Amino acid sequence: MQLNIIHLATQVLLAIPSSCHPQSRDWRNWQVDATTVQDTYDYIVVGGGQSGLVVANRLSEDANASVLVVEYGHFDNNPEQIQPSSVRNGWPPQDLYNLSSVPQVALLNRVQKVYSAAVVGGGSTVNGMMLHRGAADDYNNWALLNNDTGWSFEGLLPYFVKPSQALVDQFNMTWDADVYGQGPIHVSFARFQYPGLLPQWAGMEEVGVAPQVEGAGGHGYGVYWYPNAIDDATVTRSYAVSGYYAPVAERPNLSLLTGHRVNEILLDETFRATSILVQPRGDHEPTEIMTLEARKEIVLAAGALHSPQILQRSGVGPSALLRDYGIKVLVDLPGVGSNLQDHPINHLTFNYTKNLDPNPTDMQSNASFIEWASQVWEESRKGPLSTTTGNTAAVVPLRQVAPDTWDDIARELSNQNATLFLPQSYTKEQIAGYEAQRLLLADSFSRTDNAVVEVPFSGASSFILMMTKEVSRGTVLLDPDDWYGNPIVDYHTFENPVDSRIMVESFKFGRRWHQTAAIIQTFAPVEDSPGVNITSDEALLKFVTNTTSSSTGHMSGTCAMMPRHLGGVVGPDLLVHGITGLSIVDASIIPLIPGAHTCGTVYAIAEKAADLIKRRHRAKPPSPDSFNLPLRMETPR
Ligand SMILES: Cc1cc2nc3c(=O)[nH]c(=O)nc-3n(C[C@H](O)[C@H](O)[C@H](O)COP(=O)(O)OP(=O)(O)OC[C@H]3O[C@@H](n4cnc5c(N)ncnc54)[C@H](O)[C@@H]3O)c2cc1C
Ligand SMILES: *[C@@H]1O[C@H](CO)[C@@H](O)[C@H](O)[C@H]1NC(C)=O
Ligand SMILES: *[C@@H]1O[C@H](CO)[C@@H](O)[C@H](O)[C@H]1NC(C)=O
Ligand SMILES: *[C@@H]1O[C@H](CO)[C@@H](O)[C@H](O)[C@H]1NC(C)=O
Ligand SMILES: *[C@@H]1O[C@H](CO)[C@@H](O)[C@H](O)[C@H]1NC(C)=O
Ligand SMILES: *[C@@H]1O[C@H](CO)[C@@H](O)[C@H](O)[C@H]1NC(C)=O
Ligand SMILES: *[C@@H]1O[C@H](CO)[C@@H](O)[C@H](O)[C@H]1NC(C)=O
Ligand SMILES: *[C@@H]1O[C@H](CO)[C@@H](O)[C@H](O)[C@H]1NC(C)=O
Ligand SMILES: *[C@@H]1O[C@H](CO)[C@@H](O)[C@H](O)[C@H]1NC(C)=O
Ligand SMILES: *[C@@H]1O[C@H](CO)[C@@H](O)[C@H](O)[C@H]1NC(C)=O
Ligand SMILES: CC(=O)N[C@H]1CO[C@H](CO)[C@@H](O)[C@@H]1O
Repeated sequence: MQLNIIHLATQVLLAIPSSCHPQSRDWRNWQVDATTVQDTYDYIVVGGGQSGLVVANRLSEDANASVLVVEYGHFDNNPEQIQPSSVRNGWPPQDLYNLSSVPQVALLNRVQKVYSAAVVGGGSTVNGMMLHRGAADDYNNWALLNNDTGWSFEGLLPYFVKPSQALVDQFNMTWDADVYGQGPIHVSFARFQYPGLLPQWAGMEEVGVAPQVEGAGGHGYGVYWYPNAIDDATVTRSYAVSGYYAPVAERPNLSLLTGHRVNEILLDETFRATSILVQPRGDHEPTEIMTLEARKEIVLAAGALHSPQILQRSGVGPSALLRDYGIKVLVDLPGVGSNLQDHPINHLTFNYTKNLDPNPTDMQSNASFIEWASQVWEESRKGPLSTTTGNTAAVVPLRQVAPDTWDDIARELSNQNATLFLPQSYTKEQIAGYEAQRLLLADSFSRTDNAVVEVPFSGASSFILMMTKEVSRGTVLLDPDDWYGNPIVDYHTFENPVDSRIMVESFKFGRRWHQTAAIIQTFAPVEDSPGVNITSDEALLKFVTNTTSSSTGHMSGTCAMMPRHLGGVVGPDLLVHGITGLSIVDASIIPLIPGAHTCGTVYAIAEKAADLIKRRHRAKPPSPDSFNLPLRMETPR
């Protein structure tokens, strides 16, 4: 019912732009503040980011359950933030935490940016709106690590809107409607594409990358069309605020408290999570602390940067570290804050000395084209300004990235003593967990239906090379001098040499792609960076060490869903090991990062989490109305 209402609301948006859009609503009517927040709720969701809003929406579908969401950030009501162009304007600093990693020893001690949202809607409010999924094999590995087929690829399905037929024909767009549903997040293809993507696609096929009709149906490898999280009716960002919060903000049993930080979670003597300590954002030291109680469950959705930090402050984490910090250890869980994975990224840039008309450089330097672009955008919300970063990508298996050496690389990963490359803090259990992951990754490396590097393209001459399966592992640990400030992030990027080796091979792959007939004939490319003089593996290794970035903003894995004896933090029920009444539902539970930008996967995790939570708190005994067979009295035992 709610979904139909938001659908209608967005249909009329073109005519009445300012009245019903999320960005123009005054949320204060439905928010609570420090004076109106109640002491007790059935559910408390910690973090009103992407996953937190999904879970809050689903849990408050039960009008008999009260739900409180506590979010550190505020609403971003800037209308620009929901336009496709927000992606090209850079990430909005006012919506992000401001921190950097420690110097990365395997990256010439370069400090790396940490991207993490601090705003209602979280990452979905700030991100690049690329919405796709990893290969089925990625998720099947989660199921194997947890011995639970419930976490295989089956059942993780978001949503889709059909693009215009003219573009479909011109660009041979393909998708499989069966792998999308009718949910609250709209995804669509941009209403404008540059013709240069066609020879780039042809070049991918020439260099051996198999085309896929659809990536999201488990075929997240090969070259394929991927949609954006954009509502085609309004050509605006479709995100957790518009999809999951706006339609239900008025529910009397759903409360949102923004601008507040959750400091700790309190456990009782039976290790049941009972309450949270909360204070207004801003003050570093704990002041004006409120204690808010949850009757049924506390749901941690503070993201991969902060969920481990909150647990560590609460005495749940690696005991050696907590003792060092003078924190009373309540539950020894060494994996809290370990297993950090992201997608390391680098750039390959060419000068296309020939080009098709139009091409993306026209948007930088062709005055008449720029004028035309703003005109069609104003008139019909079409044209180049309706695009984000494109809709086509190659997600390339190691066999195609490195045809001559892929088996040697897979063997190096299988045969190495990987412990040498792990953070020194890793315990026996964590090493066992990593070994289980390593077996699965070595298998994924040798498969044709899983990938190691993503290369999005859209007709432009500069490309990101995004590594989808780093084998190094990082950490997120409480700052001993500032528990309530930013945590200390160490990606440990490239500390396992298999990673830098794959990045080097990715550059060689990008060059081979640019030596295909399709690309040479159309673009006559000359390499700008790394540059034609950097050719040997040694020179490329030096280059990638000096230029790779640790993060694409896809921080994952820091409270991994794995068994406790493998250093995991939550089980397949998403409950924290050793504690009752406390679950985690955000990107931190991802055991192995999938080969896709993480937004789509986070929606699926959060939807599944809401189901699991609802199921375990279903009123007992079930109401007789839910049976359509005659009741039968059991003999009491
Ligand atoms: C800059 C950027 C660009 C990205 N681009 C893409 C993309 O194009 N495509 C894609 O698929 N993915 C992208 N991602 C990744 C994707 O958006 C994230 O993986 C996803 O949104 C994470 O969701 P989450 O619920 O785990 O965490 P978040 O959405 O980050 O939510 C966590 C929330 O918890 C709040 N919080 C933290 N600590 C506390 C506390 N102590 N008390 C109260 N609240 C707290 C935070 O303020 C935040 O709002 C991007 C991410 C970033 C940061
Ligand atoms: C609603 O909650 C109350 C108190 O928790 C309970 O007694 C009642 O049975 C619930 N009603 C429904 C319809 O679940
Ligand atoms: C990060 O810095 C920006 C200013 O550049 C500020 O607006 C924002 O509030 C800061 N983020 C946090 C979480 O403090
Ligand atoms: C995996 O799950 C099955 C079915 O739940 C169970 O029988 C089996 O013992 C489990 N195996 C392991 C290794 O935990
Ligand atoms: C369109 O794509 C499909 C699937 O990749 C392919 O089989 C077909 O040959 C393509 N057609 C054109 C005209 O490029
Ligand atoms: C690209 O190459 C052309 C032709 O060689 C040259 O004129 C132009 O300056 C180059 N552009 C850049 C940005 O290097
Ligand atoms: C500018 O764009 C127009 C419209 O696409 C095109 O006809 C023209 O050739 C372009 N000019 C240059 C200098 O590329
Ligand atoms: C691997 O390295 C670790 C750490 O140096 C060492 O303790 C272990 O014995 C090594 N294992 C093997 C099989 O060599
Ligand atoms: C590459 O090296 C050659 C010879 O050493 C030199 O002449 C040329 O300028 C270099 N080119 C670039 C782009 O650095
Ligand atoms: C690293 O790159 C910078 C430019 O980005 C350059 O100035 C520096 O010389 C490079 N260092 C090494 C060791 O290659
Ligand atoms: C527990 C709680 O707050 N329940 C409220 C949820 O919303 C309904 C109306 O939709 C109210 O009747 C309940 O009191």
